[in-house]
Amino acid sequence: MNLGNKVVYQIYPKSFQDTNSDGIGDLKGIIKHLDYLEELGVDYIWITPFYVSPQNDNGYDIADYRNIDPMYGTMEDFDLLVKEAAKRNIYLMMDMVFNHCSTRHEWFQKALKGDPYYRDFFIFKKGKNGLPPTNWESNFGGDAWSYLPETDEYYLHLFHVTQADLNWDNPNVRQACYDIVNFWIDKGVKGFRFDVINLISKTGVYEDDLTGNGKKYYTDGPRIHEYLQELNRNTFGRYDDIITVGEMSSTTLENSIRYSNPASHELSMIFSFHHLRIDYPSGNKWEIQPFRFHDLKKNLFTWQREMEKGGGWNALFWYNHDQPRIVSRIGDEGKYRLESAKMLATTIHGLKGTPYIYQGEEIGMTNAGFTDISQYRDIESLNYYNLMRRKGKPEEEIYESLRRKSRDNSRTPMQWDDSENAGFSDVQPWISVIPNYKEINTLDRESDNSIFNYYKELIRLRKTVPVIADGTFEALLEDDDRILAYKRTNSTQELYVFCNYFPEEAKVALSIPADCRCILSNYNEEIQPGDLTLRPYEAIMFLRDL
Ligand code: ISL
Ligand code: CA
Repeated sequence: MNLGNKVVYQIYPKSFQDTNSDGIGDLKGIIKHLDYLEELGVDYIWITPFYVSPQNDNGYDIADYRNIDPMYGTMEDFDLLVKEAAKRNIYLMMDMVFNHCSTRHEWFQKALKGDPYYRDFFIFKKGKNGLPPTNWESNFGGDAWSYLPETDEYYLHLFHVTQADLNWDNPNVRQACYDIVNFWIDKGVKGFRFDVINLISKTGVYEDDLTGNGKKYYTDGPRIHEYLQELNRNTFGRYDDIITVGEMSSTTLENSIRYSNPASHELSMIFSFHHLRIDYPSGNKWEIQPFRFHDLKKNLFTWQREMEKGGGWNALFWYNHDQPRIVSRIGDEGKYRLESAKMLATTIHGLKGTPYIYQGEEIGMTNAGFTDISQYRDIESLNYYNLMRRKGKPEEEIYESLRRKSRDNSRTPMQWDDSENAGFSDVQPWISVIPNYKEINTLDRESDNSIFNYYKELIRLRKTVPVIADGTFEALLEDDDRILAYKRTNSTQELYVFCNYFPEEAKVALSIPADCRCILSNYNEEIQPGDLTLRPYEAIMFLRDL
């Protein structure tokens, strides 16, 4: 399959479209907007978890992997969604959360009752002198272990206390997961996104991490490649029309290549997050630091170059449901919202890999702008608030971090139109709508100049200009302080991409061949390839036939 000309659209169902007036998005709401997605031109929709779940982590805490949470609809709705999407050449990518399951899942419930078969599904350990087995921290803050007085033991949870880690070294756990994947393949699903999948192989060493938070004892663990190959062999590897993407938390380049090189028979591609560490180099996401442009270029370019060299494949993205909106983060959500949103889109959509668009990105949605803790819903944000309050951090500083970094920034309702609640729901939504929906909404696509139409054009170009799908990558102007630029080449074409990341003008210190023609400009102009000076947040793509 040619991964280079596919585009994936990510849907956070809870915030996409409500159709039964409970303030929560649902599967029928996705069906309602399939025409919209077809108009945009995407090939796959990745929908974040909508299985039965107590919703402590908005569905990433799964209690039943084979049923739809009634809040989202029914299996009939799901079947209809698959069918209606396929009519529009759109296929479903399901989110598989196999590092952990909800403590409400029957596996964990049986384990708690002492059933030995299910006890071995999880990681139970004795404490040490009244303390947890190790000093590891949960990714959401606090201990990674929770105590069970009944048996005087702890269980491991790398995320929330209600998300118990599964023991992948147990073949029964692996088989149970493969059966789930096959269940959804039989229902017509054509893609899988595997949540934090590079954390499933623990080293088996349970000791204090004296230099970190425990990550080194479970990231890219000793049997990870073996497990991914086995997963591939037993499930999607039997078909040639299924795509897969692994979310690779803190992975290395070397592993990224192995995970996604077709010769390893693991996954089609991976999400790595290094290019998003650009405003928290320390690794503590709550820290507020200026955006480091050179770090962004360095990380993006290194991954482009090295993945190409090693035969790996990148999933290209600016953000998802865990990250703030990119236009607020490194663009300009005010005066240059249109220009900067399009410029950022140009960077991603010209690169080598498979682009992902997160709902609302295609209309330039901004961060939430919440001002009170009562507006936040995300478990990680609430944890952070409570922990920092206890530590005595000034409230203003906590709020500033949340305002910039909270995962709720990208989880507010999709802004469909300028009617009440942005057309998302006719009742008060589960999380507040951003008041700017009156100006920022999908009705903008009636204007040629809209961000939506620009995304649509980027997708169309990827499907019609072969060099975008298959060209090699070469960085340009690497030391430039304002411009991100690169060149893509195949046997018949050359593509040049120039993006100015700043509100000041930037002179392009490079001349490109005179027979280049401009195929895209975020200032809507036919730009000539001569001496170039980029205007604020200007982006241009030039094409040359060889
Ligand atoms: O959100 C993060 C930090 O703010 C990330 O570190 C995130 O925890 C990490 O990318 C893993 O995310 C995935 O697994 C989590 C879930 O909460 C996220 O929504 C999901 O994308 C646990 O299942
Ligand atoms: Ca609903």
